[in-house]
Amino acid sequence: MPPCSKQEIRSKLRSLPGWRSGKSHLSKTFTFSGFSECIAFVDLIAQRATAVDHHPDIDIRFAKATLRLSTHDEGGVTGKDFLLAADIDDVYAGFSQHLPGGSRPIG
Ligand code: H2B
Repeated sequence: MPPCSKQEIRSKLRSLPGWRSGKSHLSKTFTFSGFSECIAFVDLIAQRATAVDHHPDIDIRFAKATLRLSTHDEGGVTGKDFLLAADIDDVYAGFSQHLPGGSRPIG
C-alpha cells in the first residue's frame, strides 16, 4: 500500500474529526477522566493494534494519550493508518462502557 498524497490525506481527514497530519503521520490527543481510564483505553488500543499488526506511537500524560499513526514500512501515511484511526475513534466513542464507574470520556 503506497503512502497517500497530501491531497488524499487532507480529503480523508475530513471524516476524522480531531485527527491532524504531521510530516509522515496522523495524530490525535484523547482526554480521560483520570490516569487509570487513560491507561485502560491505551490497553484496548494495544489489543486492536496487535490484532491488525499496526502499532501506534503512544504518548501518555496523566489523563491524556496522544496517538501517532504512520506506516513505517512505507515511510508515510497509508490506508492502514486511516483504518486504525477510525477504529480508535470507535473505541473512544464506546469507551464509557469500559470504565469501572461508568464515567464518560471527556472531550
Ligand atoms: N506498525 C506501524 N505503525 N507501522 C508499520 O510500518 C508497522 C507496524 N510495521 N507494525 C509492521 C508492524 C511490520 O514491521 C511487520 C513486519 O508487519
